[in-house]
Amino acid sequence: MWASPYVMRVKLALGFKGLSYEYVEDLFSGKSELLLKSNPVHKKVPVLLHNGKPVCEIIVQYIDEAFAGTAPSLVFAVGKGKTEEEKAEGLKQTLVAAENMEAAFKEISKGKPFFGGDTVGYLDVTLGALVAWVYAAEKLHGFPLFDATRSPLLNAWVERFKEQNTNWTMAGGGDELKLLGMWASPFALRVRLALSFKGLRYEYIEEDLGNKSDLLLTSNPVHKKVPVLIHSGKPACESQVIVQYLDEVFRATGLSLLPADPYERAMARFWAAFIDDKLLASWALAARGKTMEEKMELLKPTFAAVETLEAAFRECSKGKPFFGGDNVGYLDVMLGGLVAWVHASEARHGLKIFDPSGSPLLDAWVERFSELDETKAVLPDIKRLVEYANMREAQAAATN
Ligand SMILES: N[C@@H](CCC(=O)N[C@@H](CS)C(=O)NCC(=O)O)C(=O)O
Repeated sequence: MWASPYVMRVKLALGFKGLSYEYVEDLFSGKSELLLKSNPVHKKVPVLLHNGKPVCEIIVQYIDEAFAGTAPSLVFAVGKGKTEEEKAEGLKQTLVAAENMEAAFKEISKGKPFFGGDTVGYLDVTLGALVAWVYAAEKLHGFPLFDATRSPLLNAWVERFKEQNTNWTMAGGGDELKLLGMWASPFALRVRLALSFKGLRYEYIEEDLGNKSDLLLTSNPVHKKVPVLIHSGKPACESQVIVQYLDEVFRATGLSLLPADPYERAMARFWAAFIDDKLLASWALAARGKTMEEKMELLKPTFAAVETLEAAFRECSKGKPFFGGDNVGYLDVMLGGLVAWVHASEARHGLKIFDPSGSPLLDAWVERFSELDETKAVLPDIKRLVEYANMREAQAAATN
């Protein structure tokens, strides 16, 4: 639709990328069949059809990723646009460097455990700063940079150095991660889940939302909300943005959350936006219902959203246990932020947001996801959450 600012965004992105496309004006005399079929969830423009597959909502990011080689790039990403040949060449040079370093170690250490001799020296510290990357490279390329046959001395040195340092393993070795959160926040929980599944170490700072810290106010001056992730001094806000950021920066660490395929990534982002805009938004409103009847009435759009999400789960998981397939992925983390509240709602009102008859797949997913060690490590205590929810509801009733 020519006047829509959302459509204009997509046209601008296609234009800047120098991509040619067929433009179809819609909504002029009602919504076309093609629109209704391509965007059955929201029935809105813009919709981008790429080789017959529709992309809705988060289109500009999809364009940038699917046409990553097409200049100019709209989103900055480290290492983007490199060909497989370039990567292979880079790796070859790195391996040559590793071999040279092995020879250097032999010469400098003179049979002792470290470059510095019996104790850690300057060169140990310099190379030690790269130890997390040695492991990252192993995960990324499938073989260790210092392996036992090619570089046996450095291979053993890595293990020895590791014992000297308790801090090295967690990527980002050298990166400092702080999370400003609030224990009951489903949004903060998403970030904690992502950090947990990625195996990243971080400092957790609990915020008193009734008396926000200066750090929160200066780190998130726009929304003044948690979660905020501070990575080496730089703040990132909004749970969806933060989880995507973590997945991009620590690509080789722990689980990769977003799918590798740009189209599947676009789908994952679409459903994440749906969870927030349709499911969570209406569920939060239902808390205002004074009686159970009022609550159930307000929950109608939530249950409709759950039904839609059940179908999305079937599509994304393809019969596997998680949205991400065999492993937990981005959408598992997005919806995972809500599982504690799902349990609390059941404990408070006997009300199942995902129930075995209406949404059996999601009901089973909640149980499966809640049982994972990485989830248990960060999930708040349900009894405490129930007390908190009761207290909030009592407060709201008193002020109305
Ligand atoms: N869209 C945000 C929502 C964050 C949010 O609503 N956080 C709440 C805690 S659950 C908050 O900080 N509220 C404080 C306030 O509104 O002043 C995200 O995804 O991170």
